Amino acid sequence: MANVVVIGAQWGDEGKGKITDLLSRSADVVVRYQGGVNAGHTVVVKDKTFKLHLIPSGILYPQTECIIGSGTVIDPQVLIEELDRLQELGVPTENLKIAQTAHVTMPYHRMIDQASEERRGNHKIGTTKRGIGPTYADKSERTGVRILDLMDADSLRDILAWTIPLKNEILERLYDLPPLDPEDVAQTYLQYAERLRPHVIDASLSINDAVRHRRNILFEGAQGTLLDLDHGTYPYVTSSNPIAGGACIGAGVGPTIVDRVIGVAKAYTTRVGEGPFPTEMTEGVGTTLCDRGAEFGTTTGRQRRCGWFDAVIGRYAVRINGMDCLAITKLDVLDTLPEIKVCVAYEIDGVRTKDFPSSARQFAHCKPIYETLPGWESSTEDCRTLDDLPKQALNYLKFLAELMEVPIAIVSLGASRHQTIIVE
Ligand code: 2SA
Ligand code: MG
Repeated sequence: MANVVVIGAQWGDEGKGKITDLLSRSADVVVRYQGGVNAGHTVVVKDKTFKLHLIPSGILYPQTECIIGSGTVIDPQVLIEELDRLQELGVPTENLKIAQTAHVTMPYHRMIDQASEERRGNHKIGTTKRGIGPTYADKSERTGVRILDLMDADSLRDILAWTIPLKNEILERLYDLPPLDPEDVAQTYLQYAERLRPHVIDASLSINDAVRHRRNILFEGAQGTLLDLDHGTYPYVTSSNPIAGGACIGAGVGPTIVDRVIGVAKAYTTRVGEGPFPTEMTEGVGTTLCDRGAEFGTTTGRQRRCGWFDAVIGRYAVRINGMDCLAITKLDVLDTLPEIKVCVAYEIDGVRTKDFPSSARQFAHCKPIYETLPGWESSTEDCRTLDDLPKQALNYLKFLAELMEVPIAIVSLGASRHQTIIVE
């Protein structure tokens, strides 16, 4: 399997959790390289459902080493809850490792995320309110707390002694919120530190060691290409780099070690949070997709917006990620539809284009141009090979692959591990 990056080709929730779970079987090391507890992966194994926010789904394989890399932001409280839950379910967690250089989400990050969303009014982003943006902002501003600071009481107290008074000014003056006491925060976080200490490592060193020993590494992206801070639908994006290039920065490896990039896309499109979404359908088929696809956020429970497959953003994701192949998920959700549309191009100011516009204004005003394909109106849930698929479903997949100019390697037809077609 070599070294593989798995990324979301849309706005997140493409079913990366299931695909990385499948690939984790052949991985020796799984690395999360960006994002924080805004992510939500649902993995179903036998009759147990695992909802993971920070811990890579590879944790379910006892021999796999799981690393939360330097490019992530870690909310220790949530991470500890996740560890507890896995232990309750009998999943060993000693193989979880945490980068000492990852940044830590503090109470004021969550408070500021919530308050600033309210303040933005109709300019709000629709964040998960988990403090992600403010944690990354502090990282850029060089006022952040890193895991290695948590591990050292003096260092933590030293940082909080000057940053918390600064944050208190923001909390009190800007948002009318109660101030925090540096020593209270330090004590709470030092307790978290003791629980996490056995897991903390120099992640880049470990990952590069694994590379040298030719172990198979899976880099697991969270969120998706269109939520990328640099290349997504700014400002309606997350504050990290979910794209394949983010793996190098977030894990601390060079680009020469990546062998393959797999993009994951749903057979239709969803988006959660604010921002333009050309193929969105707020009723009719949109409702069917939401119901049949159980489209609710794993982290926040928010209903996801649904629409037809958009091959313009698909092509863009192929380009931005250097994608080698695609995994198409949730094909079964389309089983009942008599016809299926695919957005093949946009019309922008009267001009037809197949290229994603980098101007947010243009993107907000583009008109999707559709081609309509016949549906298959039969269940695909039990299909295990491409030959098992109804002819219309196979044609639909071929059409997507042609539009995006990338082969389809995996098709998923349900949440369970066995509801999968691996294309030889
Ligand atoms: P944030 O919280 O600062 O990262 O939010 C910024 C934007 O990024 C979107 N975002 C997501 N979109 C899809 N899925 C995500 N994970 C959860 C899930 C989301 C949930 O698996 O369903 O439960 O609501 C995720 N995380 C961030 C977010 O909606 C904003 O548009
Ligand atoms: Mg998700």
